[in-house]
Formats: sequence, C-alpha cells, structure tokens
Amino acid sequence: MSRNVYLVTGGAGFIGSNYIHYLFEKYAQVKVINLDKLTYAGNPENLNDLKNNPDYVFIKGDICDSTIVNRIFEEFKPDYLINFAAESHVDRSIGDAEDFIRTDMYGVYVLLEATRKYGLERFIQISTDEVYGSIESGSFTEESPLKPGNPYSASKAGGDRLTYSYFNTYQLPVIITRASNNYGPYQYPEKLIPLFVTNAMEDKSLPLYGDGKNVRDWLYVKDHCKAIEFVLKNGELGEVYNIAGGSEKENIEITRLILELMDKPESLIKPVADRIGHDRRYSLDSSKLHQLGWQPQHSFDVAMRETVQWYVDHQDWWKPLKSGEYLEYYKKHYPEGKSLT
Ligand code: NAD
Ligand code: TDX
Repeated sequence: MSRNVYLVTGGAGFIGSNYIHYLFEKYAQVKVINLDKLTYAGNPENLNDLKNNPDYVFIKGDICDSTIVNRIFEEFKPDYLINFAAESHVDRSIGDAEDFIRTDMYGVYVLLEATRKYGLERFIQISTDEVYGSIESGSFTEESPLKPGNPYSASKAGGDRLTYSYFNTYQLPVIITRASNNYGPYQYPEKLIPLFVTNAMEDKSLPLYGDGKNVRDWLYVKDHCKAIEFVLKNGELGEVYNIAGGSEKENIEITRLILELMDKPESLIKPVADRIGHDRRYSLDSSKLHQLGWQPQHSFDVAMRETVQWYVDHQDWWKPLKSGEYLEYYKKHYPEGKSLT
C-alpha cells in the first residue's frame, strides 16, 4: 500500500496539531511534513510525542517564503496540502493587521503558486465562519455573501477567495472549509475558553466583553479534524463546505458553565469594554456536509467537560504561555481593561 504524504502548514498550532495527531491515529501508513513559522501561537511541544517518529518531519519556516515552500514540494512531493497557517486572533488583528494580511493572504498565494508549479492531489484551505460576518437569526449557507467585519476575517476571506480563484482559473484541485469556533486541547490561552478556564484556575477574573450575549457555535476540535479529512477524501473540487458544531451558546453561558465545572464563584466574572466591531452572532448551515455524510460525534457537554479537565491536567503546558510575551501584549492593549494578574 502506498503511503500518502501530507504537507500540513501551521501544524504546530491548536487545530493543526490536533489534525496531525488525528492522522497518525487514523492511518498506519502516513507521512506528515509540518511547515510552521512558530509564531507566539506555534508550539512544537504540542507534537512532542511524535518527535522520534521518522514519518513526522517538522520544518520551521514561513509560508510566505517561496524558496522553502518550493524546496518542500521538490523534496517531499506531497499528495495533500492542508493550510492551517494563519494569524488567528481577532483582538490582535484589531491592534495591528499587518501580519494577518501577510500570512492569511500573501502566504496562501505562495502555497497556491507552488501547487501550480509542482501539482498535488488536494489543496485544502482552512477558512472560517467569520468570513460571512454576523447574522441576527438563521444560518449562513455556502452561497451566502461574504461580509467579514474585522481585519482577521477580512484577511481570511481574501485567502478563501484567492484559493477558489486558482480552481476557477488554473483548475487547481482545491477545497475550502469554513468551520465555527473550535474548542479542545492545545488551544492558545488567549481564546475565550482556554483563557477563562486557566484564569479561573488561578482565581483571576474572567474578562467578558460587552453584555456577554454574543453567540458562537462551538465545534469540538476532534470533530473538526475528522470533518477536514472527510472533505479531503470525499469533497468536490472547487467547493466550499461549512463545518458547524451545532452548539450555539451566548458567551455568558459558556462562562457560567466553565465556572460551574470548575466549582468557582460567579464573582470572578468581570464585564469589560466590548471588542471593537464585535460580531454579534455566528451561525452555519452545515447541511451540505451532512448530505455528503459527515456529522459531529461529540456531545458539547461531554467534550466541554473533557476540555476543562485537559487544561486542569496540563498546567505545565499553558503556564509558561501565560507569562512573558503574553503579558506584555495584554498590558499594551488592555492597559485598564483585561486584568490578568
Ligand atoms: P493558531 O493560532 O493556534 O495556529 C496557527 C499556526 O500557524 C501556529 O502554529 C503559527 O505558528 C502558524 N503560523 C502563523 N503564521 C505562519 C506563517 N506565516 N508561516 C507558517 N506558519 C505560520 O490557530 P488555530 O486556532 O489552530 O487555527 C488554524 C486555522 O483554522 C486558521 O487558519 C484559522 O483561521 C482557522 N480556524 C480557526 C478556528 C478556531 O476556532 N480556532 C475556527 C475556524 C477556522
Ligand atoms: O477575553 C475574552 N472575552 C470575551 O468576551 C475573549 C478572548 C473573547 N471574548 C468573546 C469574544 C467572542 O464573542 O468570546 C467570543 C469568542 O472569542 P474568541 O475566542 O476570541 O473567538 P472569535 O473571535 O469568535 O474567533 C474564533 O472563531 C473563529 C477564532 O479565534 C478564529 O480563529 C476563528 O476563525
């Protein structure tokens, strides 16, 4: 049996590292090349268990660097490219969007050009539900217009449509996925769930933006990884697939649930100024993917409990991340708002 070669870009981050673990669990024979720049969000420790596996190759590098990307295509001849690499945090994009434009748009261009030059079986662009913008009621289908509302989602929309254009123009074998908010192990503790769980563990306040009633649809990262692999194998070229978690919650509900699971008081909740341009609600219609045969398998209640427990059990993973650069960042951007200390 021939062994497929996966080029995973941004594989040292939250979803990418979960996806690489998933590949090695699923396939007896697989080779994975992980190209990651190791920004603040990239952590090779997420894949420590694969360190000595000869079928796992980590390459530190930037997807915007065509020299390194071309060399990887030449040496490893990947069958599949799954692009997770991105600047991914909305708040940071509001502070300074430059890296977002570079990686989430120009980086995608570099990967598409290499694919054009060398060819491969499938190019999966990991886009996001945020490209549609906010919706008061109902859910976005893949045909809904894009109306990204912050620099992060606008840069992702650029990468998303650029990928489609390479299908339309050059017949590249691309597929685009748009998933809702992920949660699970190895998520950098700046995003809502890991930030609040780790703050609660340290009896620090939980900075809830605005009225706390913004709605997100929560997707367990392991369901997301399975959906990506399912789309890679079964999706149609040039198509977009929404991947919904099917668990829409107001932020205040998530916050109370975290405190309840951790047996911490609600007095830790600290209402703070709202995010600028804060999207009110995200909601995806995932029926296209359901018809193709994918459904999420994890229940929100069980997966949330397991996620909280993972952060409780892995303090050695997140504690170093909540010092140094991280604190500097918050001091600069939230001089009186988000108190973390
Ligand atoms: P993350 O921030 O945890 O990880 C991003 C990874 O990309 C990091 O390892 C980082 O080092 C790497 N990276 C950044 N710039 C790079 C560059 N120029 N070259 C190479 N590597 C680079 O992000 P995540 O939450 O794992 O998200 C992964 C992808 O999924 C992103 O494209 C994001 O837009 C998308 N997405 C995320 C969510 C979510 O809820 N987290 C939901 C839908 C879609
Ligand atoms: O401290 C906080 N307080 C708070 O109230 C943080 C960090 C967030 N929030 C709110 C803002 C959002 O309404 O919680 C909600 C979730 O926020 P984030 O975790 O920052 O995620 P979001 O902005 O929804 O974007 C996420 O989902 C789509 C990912 O970060 C993106 O990468 C993905 O594309």
